[in-house]
Amino acid sequence: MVPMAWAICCLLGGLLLCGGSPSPGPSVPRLRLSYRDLLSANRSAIFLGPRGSLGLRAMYLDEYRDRLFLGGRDTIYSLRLDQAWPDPREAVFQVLWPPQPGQKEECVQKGRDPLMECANFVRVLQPYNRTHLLTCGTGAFQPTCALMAVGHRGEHVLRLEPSSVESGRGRCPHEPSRPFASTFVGGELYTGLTADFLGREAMIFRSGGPRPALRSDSDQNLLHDPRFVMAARIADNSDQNDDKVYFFFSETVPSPDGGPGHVTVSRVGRVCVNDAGGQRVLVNKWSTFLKARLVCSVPGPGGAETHFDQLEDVFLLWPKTGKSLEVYALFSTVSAVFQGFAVCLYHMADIWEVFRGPFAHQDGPQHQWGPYGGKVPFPRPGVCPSKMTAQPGRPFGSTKDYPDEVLQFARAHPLMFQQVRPRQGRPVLVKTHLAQQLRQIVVDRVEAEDGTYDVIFLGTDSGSVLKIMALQSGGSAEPEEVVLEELQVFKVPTAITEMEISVKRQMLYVGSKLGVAWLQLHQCETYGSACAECCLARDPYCAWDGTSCTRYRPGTSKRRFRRQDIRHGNPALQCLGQSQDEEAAGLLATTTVYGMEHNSTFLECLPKSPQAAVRWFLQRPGDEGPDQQVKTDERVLQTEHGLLFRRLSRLDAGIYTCTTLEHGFSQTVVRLALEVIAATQLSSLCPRGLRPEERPAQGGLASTPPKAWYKDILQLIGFANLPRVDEYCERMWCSSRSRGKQAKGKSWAGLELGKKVKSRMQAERNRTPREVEAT
Ligand SMILES: *[C@@H]1O[C@H](CO)[C@@H](O)[C@H](O)[C@H]1NC(C)=O
Ligand SMILES: *[C@@H]1O[C@H](CO)[C@@H](O)[C@H](O)[C@H]1NC(C)=O
Ligand SMILES: CC(=O)N[C@H]1CO[C@H](CO)[C@@H](O)[C@@H]1O
Repeated sequence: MVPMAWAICCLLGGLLLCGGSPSPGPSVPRLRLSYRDLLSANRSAIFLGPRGSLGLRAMYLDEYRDRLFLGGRDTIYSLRLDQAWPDPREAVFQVLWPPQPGQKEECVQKGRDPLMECANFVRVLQPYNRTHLLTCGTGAFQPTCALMAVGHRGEHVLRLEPSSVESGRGRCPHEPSRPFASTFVGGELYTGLTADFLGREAMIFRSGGPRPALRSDSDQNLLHDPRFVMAARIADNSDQNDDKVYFFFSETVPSPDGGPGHVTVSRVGRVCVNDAGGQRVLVNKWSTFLKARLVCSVPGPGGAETHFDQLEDVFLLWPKTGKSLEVYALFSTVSAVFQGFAVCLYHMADIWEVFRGPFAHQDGPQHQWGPYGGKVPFPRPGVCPSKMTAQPGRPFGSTKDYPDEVLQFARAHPLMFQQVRPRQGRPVLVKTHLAQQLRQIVVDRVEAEDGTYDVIFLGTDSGSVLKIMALQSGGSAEPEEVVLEELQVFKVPTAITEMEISVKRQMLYVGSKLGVAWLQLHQCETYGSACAECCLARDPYCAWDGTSCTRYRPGTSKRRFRRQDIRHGNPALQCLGQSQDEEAAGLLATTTVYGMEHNSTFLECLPKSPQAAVRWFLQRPGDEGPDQQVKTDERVLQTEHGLLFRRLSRLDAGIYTCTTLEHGFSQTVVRLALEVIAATQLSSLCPRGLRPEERPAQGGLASTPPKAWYKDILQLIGFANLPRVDEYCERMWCSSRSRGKQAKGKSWAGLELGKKVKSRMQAERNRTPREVEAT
């Protein structure tokens, strides 16, 4: 570690104060990596397209073809997953797909924004068959669909089939940004959207196959201003006839207790894949649609609950065989006063349970909702025609066979009475007082040495990704939040709108309107080169293998050498006898630094993690007993990057130790012996011509201080430090020069510095003394 005491001399004029010592909270990430950090470490790469912005609206990760398909503005892109991205010639295919001639003009005439709305924003990219994708775009407010040839696996094809272009009404919204969800099942596209030009006609729509299109019954107002988030086919059991498509969305509904006003609630809704509508009632309308409320709230004292009602995103965690599907959902608050986010976890089995329960019933618009207590007709509304409904003598092979009574009931009772509650009855994660908003969620279930952990990746509206764990300790206690990393993926703040994970490639694909990035899920060496650092990181992807922090792979042979402790992050236990740590702890060399009496001096200490609490200790010459913690005041300040003496006193001399305390583990980062050169000593040693205030303004002639100057100082402090003294003198000399330049500025004025100082110190450190002279 290079002591910074002298470098800082050069910065005096611009140096400002950071304020008190850092006090890390639980939401501080262990590691914070900038856009530059990520690029330079090959942790991520970005594709922004030839124009610097894709206008991205859809993303489809195709692991079968090893491709990432992107739907942008008037363009579809295909990126190869197995090649470096920044090379546009090799890796990118693109197909232009602008609106049909005349559509753009028509769109502008209707009063839409020519730039932001009157283009073809591609919003649907779904696998159609083994050689084609189904793709739909807004078509300048005239939704259009087409098939896109992408070839068999291994072929590199991207071609729009001109003969397949057709209207996309009901399959794609008119607007580029309105919430929308779609999924392609058995040759048909299921969409949740508003299907008209004005964006008022909300529906769930199915089309594209040989069957007649099916839509929501608009008479009954089954959907209230919905914001669709996601759609997916989920098999409820082994009977394929019972498969359903589930929709996750928020609605703004009339106040449920019959009072005035509206409230936002989140929903899970579903329809049967084999729904064919009714014969006399609900013709070409859904006959199996049901919905239930998804609750995500924090229980408070006296039954008061804090609700997170606006659904932002959903991630389905598909099980290894035999287990129930798990649903991770990200919510935000609707309140104007309190902004917060929560992640709730639901088991599919709990959702099924609610759909098997009582229907919600209301005697009239002004009445309270209650459970329907009367007789429910057979087949039970919402049940798919399947083994369940096919009883002897009553062959309900299609919803068209369902009695009118059943369809009437379904139409009048689309809502379940019970609500879907999260696992543990509370969120796994709550984030308030965040600088950013959370938009996207992806979860990876990771096997570690001491158990299985869900690593949650959250995409923010400022272009960053948070990597977080919520550790469930036994009992009903709140989960412990461990923020592993904060990764600034995009250079400029931009909301993350798409996020896909490839567990096979250990990659996250992150999209914003600007472009798309890949991001490695982990890069263990970033945590440091010591066992303790690896252990403190508590990253389930990483373990100490005896020599470095590397990717943890469960079940490999060198098991007993691996050190990992996700639950407790206790390096004292894990890293006992690991050589590098002994070095870090005890055998750390002491570096001598020099400061000038009455001048300012800076002792640098940069802990690896912002989570660590930094403390400075001092042992004065001749002191016995334990080191004393350094007392800070307006003369001695503890900043984010070290200890700053604004005016050094002779009594400040001594050995300074900077330690970090993290998770009960204390580590010494630097040990510096500060020697104070008395003002009188220096003035007698320094030749008159070289005193800063008397030096010529241009300073050219004095660029090499006379040797005699050194010799006396060397005698003063011993020969061992020759190179350092050399440097000190150069720096000191330079410092007075730059100080001269900066004297006009306000020196100690502003108090908001932090990063500015750090980067200047970094720059300063990288310059050689020669360069310093040259300036
Ligand atoms: C980053 O990746 C590129 C291409 O994959 C490779 O050429 C380069 O050496 C890598 N750089 C580092 C620092 O690993
Ligand atoms: C996929 O569908 C297209 C359009 O109908 C058709 O031309 C193509 O042959 C199909 N591919 C396969 C593998 O069936
Ligand atoms: C800012 C400051 O106090 N500078 C002092 C540094 O030390 C020299 C030599 O003692 C003084 O002349 C400066 O005033």
